[in-house]
Amino acid sequence: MRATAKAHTNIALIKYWGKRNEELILPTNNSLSVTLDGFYTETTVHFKEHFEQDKFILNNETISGVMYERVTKYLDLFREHANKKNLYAEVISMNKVPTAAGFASSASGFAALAAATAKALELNLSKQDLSRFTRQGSGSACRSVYGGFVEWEKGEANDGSDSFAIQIAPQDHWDIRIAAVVLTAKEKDVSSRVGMKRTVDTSVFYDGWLESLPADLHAIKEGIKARDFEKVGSIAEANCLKMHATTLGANPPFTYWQDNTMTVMQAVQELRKENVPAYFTIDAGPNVKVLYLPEDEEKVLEKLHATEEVSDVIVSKVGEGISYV
Ligand code: FM0
Repeated sequence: MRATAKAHTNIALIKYWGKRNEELILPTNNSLSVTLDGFYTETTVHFKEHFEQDKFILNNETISGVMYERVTKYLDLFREHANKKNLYAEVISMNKVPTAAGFASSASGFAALAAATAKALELNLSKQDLSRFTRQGSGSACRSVYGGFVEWEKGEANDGSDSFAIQIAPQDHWDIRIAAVVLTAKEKDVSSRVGMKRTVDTSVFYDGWLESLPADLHAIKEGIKARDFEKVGSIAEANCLKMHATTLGANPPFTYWQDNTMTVMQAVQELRKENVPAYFTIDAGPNVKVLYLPEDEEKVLEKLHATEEVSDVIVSKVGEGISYV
């Protein structure tokens, strides 16, 4: 009753930003991401007959408190499904997501945890079922079940049965690069969970965001299929700006940007003026991710490293989905 799984993190090109059901983690909109090869979590789940409670070890540290509760509550979903209510596990997780890189590790974390747990319990889940389970740990994690380019179908059903990720194009479809630009952090974050809820509940811009999404999704999928980098990059950048605009219309208003976030955004726009196709996207934090093509790597990295307050740049290729170790 033991299994090890590895999952990569992903970055959304069309953002998931809002839930219609918080308990089941059902989103208000479809989102689309690319899985990254540079950042992953490897997790071993070992169910032991004599255990009286779960144990969670992350990066060699025993975890208690809120993070432990979230994991053990998540394992309950699997226990219920397997009809093994009193079976507890030791969970050992290693995050190869440089915490400073501004990538939330929850996507790779919950995807690896779901896969290892299902395998340890011999549940024989399809990838679709696995994606549904993963979604209930953290929404964006359901996209990390697959490699390459992935869409999370929001679904319509109240029970979440039709809300899961599907692969749009495999890892080897298109070699694009993603640079994570690490900035000197200045302020404390509003978590994505809290930020998206406040936005859904109060933002005067939220309806406009939702209305704009079907067209973005349709066009970006065409662009990915045709490997049209400027189309994909410009849609992703605009989608990111719209998502962040919704936070300014919330009550109380907030933003994830710092002054150095804008400095990097401007550096990327300058690259385009210099005829280097590069585009940015930003999640619920100040750090910026830059999309570019392999042939432009030197110019992009040179520009980013020369930008003030950039403390590190970590390059990633398109990554694979869940694997078992
Ligand atoms: O990844 O409340 O998955 O589509 O990263 O755990 O379901 O941490 F920019 C924000 C991720 C949101 C966009 O939210 O939330 C994206 C975001 P949970 P997540």
